Amino acid sequence: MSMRQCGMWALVATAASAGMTYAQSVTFPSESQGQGATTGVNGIMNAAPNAFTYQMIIGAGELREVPLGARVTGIRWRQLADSGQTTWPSEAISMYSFSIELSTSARSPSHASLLFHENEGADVLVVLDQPLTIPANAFPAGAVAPGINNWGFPVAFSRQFVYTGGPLCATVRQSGHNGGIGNERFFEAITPVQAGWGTRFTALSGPGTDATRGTWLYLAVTNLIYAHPTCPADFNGDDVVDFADLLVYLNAYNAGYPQADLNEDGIIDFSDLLEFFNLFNTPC
Ligand SMILES: [Ca+2]
Ligand SMILES: [Ca+2]
Repeated sequence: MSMRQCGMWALVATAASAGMTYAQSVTFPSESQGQGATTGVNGIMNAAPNAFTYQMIIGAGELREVPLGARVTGIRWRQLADSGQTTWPSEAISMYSFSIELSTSARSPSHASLLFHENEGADVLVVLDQPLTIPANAFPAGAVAPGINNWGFPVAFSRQFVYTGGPLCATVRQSGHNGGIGNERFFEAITPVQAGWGTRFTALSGPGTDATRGTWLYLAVTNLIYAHPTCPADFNGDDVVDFADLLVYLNAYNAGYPQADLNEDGIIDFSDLLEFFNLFNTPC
């Protein structure tokens, strides 16, 4: 086990023993963690009557830092910098309904379908489906490019999605909010002509909350919030380590997902399988 990995598990163990959730987040595209994109997309939090369905397909490589068994608990976007947009909204506004479905994507970004359901995997889970209040000043503004605005408020899921490796499909269906036309914002986004769009990630949208088919659209720069599994080898997130976790690991191993490189030497081979059994035998 590498020093880095020792340190990581030690931190997990400390957080778990203190009864805390070790929350982290991942930004995609990865380069947008510290650098602003130049384009914006609206629609994710539009004013009524512009109900909207928006789907993102994120390649496995963008999620390499997210461990198997991570529980995805929330999502954030941020306002486009240098756009003249002010902090938003000036007072709380309400989405009539806001739903998010997460799944292991059935297709890679480069093979995504314009039919929303064809991209969703068998493990699709509705992580949120309710009216949503956007609090006053939820989305900071004021950054000047190449600076970036701080993330908007975290949209917390009511059910946690357990990540088991591979590409991710996220579908947002929103009814529109009561803030009125013009009372909406452009979130930072990547256009189809920019690097990575259509290969490392892609996005599509359609009108209304029940759209079945979309057209290609910009990818909103997105931050997913997740918690590490409480047991190192609990890769299916059910709080026990058993044969089912071995199956999740073997799936990741056979698919060549980056998370299968448990000893972090850059290759996925038999030594990682041995590492898995070490973790498997580590008490929770
Ligand atoms: Ca388990
Ligand atoms: Ca390895």
